Amino acid sequence: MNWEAFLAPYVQVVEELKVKLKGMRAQFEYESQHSPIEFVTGRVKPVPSILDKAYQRNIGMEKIEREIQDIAGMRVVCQFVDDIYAIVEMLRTRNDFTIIEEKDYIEEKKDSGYRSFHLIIEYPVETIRGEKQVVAEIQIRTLAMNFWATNEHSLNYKYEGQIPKNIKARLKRAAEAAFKLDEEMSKIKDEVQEAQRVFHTNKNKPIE
Ligand code: 0O2
Ligand code: 0O2
Repeated sequence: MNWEAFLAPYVQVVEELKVKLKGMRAQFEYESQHSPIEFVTGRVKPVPSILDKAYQRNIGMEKIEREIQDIAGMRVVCQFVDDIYAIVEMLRTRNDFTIIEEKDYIEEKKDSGYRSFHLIIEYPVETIRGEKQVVAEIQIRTLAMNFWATNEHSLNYKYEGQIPKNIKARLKRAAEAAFKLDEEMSKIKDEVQEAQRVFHTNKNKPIE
């Protein structure tokens, strides 16, 4: 398997989507509006992780492209839960890619306690042999959800997917606490945004 050649279109997709999603953030800033996007990251799944996932799910090499949907992975992190749905709505209206699946793990959290909104998209990239539809995943989550997921991911890695029961229970409680934080912040969202607008305006004032 020539991994470099196989992954090239995915690298292209991640780079293009980074530009586009960061561009949305910049546009909100130019217009001095609250940006529903706090930050954007993207990565191409490392080859050992692709192989692990294929092995664990019994996916043959010929099916990797279709069945491993997060080889190209984008992450959009927001301040508030409402921002997530605002971004989803904006992405639904775009015509530079097609959404093939939506997974709302906020309404229906995963057993682990994981919350996020996932979009699986088909993104056309131009290659020297013409257009190629590449499957990519966009995860949209709040800062609190991201904090939880990052820590849980580290523990999963440490325990090779077998997190001890007592730690799992703690993680579930932590997930609920993170969600409570999101709910509380939503209630004072207008206050926070007003403060951020004032701060942003002052920051951009020319020094006299
Ligand atoms: P800025 O405006 O300087 O913060 P890149 O290729 O570097 O553009 P990549 O490879 O996705 O993008 O980089 P990375 O390191 O994964 O992080 C992407 C952006 O997210 C970086 O900003 C980080 O500063 C930002 N980031 C990561 N974690 C956090 C976080 O917890 N809070 C906040 N606010 N930002 C975070 P940029 O793109 O360099 O731009
Ligand atoms: P990585 O790169 O290590 O993050 P499905 O067949 O739909 O059940 P699938 O195809 O894996 O499962 O899709 P899913 O579960 O919708 O989303 C996959 C990605 O979401 C994962 O990628 C994680 O990034 C994230 N995710 C899903 N569940 C959890 C969770 O319980 N904890 C954390 N921290 N992240 C989660 P990978 O493959 O794990 O790769």
